[in-house]
Amino acid sequence: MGIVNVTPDSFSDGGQHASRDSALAHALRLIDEGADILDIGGESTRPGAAAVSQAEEIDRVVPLIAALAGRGVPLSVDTSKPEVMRAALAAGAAIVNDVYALRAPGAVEEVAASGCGVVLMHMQGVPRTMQVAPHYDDVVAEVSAFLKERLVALGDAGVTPDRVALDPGFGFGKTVEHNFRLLRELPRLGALGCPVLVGLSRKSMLGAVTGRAVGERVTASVVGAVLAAGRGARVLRVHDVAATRDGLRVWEAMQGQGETK
Ligand code: 9MG
Repeated sequence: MGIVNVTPDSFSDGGQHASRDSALAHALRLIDEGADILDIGGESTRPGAAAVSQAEEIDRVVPLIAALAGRGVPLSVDTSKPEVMRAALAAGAAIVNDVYALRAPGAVEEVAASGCGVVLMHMQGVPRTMQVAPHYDDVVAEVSAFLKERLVALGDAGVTPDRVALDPGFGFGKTVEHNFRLLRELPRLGALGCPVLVGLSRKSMLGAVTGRAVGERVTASVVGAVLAAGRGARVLRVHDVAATRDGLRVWEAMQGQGETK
């Protein structure tokens, strides 16, 4: 899953894909590099990022989704706002990726009313303050219980688990230790019966162990993606699609699943 941010304040794009044209060019490059899904977002979830109105978010993501629809790559919309979900789905998105796991009033109903796929992510707190002393007694058990509870809530609304991917939410209200424990014990989330999606790309947990700035974390991101795949992750949300595919090819060859060029 290639990341396309249409946000001037995106933490890793530094605003370079803020305009529609450059976002479109970036998206097309990710398709060329082999992205299987594009995740399009109009509001940054980085701590301290400016809030974006519903109208502004729609204005950022819908034209891009419309321009990319029909190019053979499923589109995901990264949003928590039901109205943005509705507009994005109408424009051609097939998946809702919600870091709030559809907890906004009306979000579950919006997804239930369509046949779309959904990514439910765990987050402790809210983006502005989530990294201020996050605490868990047992991070894996608590993340797992939360995701299970959200799966049940969706099931009650008629959204069956075959439409859902689950995501531990690396960096969302977690210390470096919490993040690496979740990565180590990822198979426990797979036991919930849905595909697991992992987003580690360029995150601060990688900076914490490598000492590298955000723009220098490609190698660490690829290693993280491969480690996650080895622990059962089925979808990898990444900035660096070509590099990640190379890493996965090596891992697949080792597994005896790869193709030789
Ligand atoms: C929008 N966004 C930023 N980080 C993310 C992550 O790790 N997972 C998902 N599903 N979305 C994310």
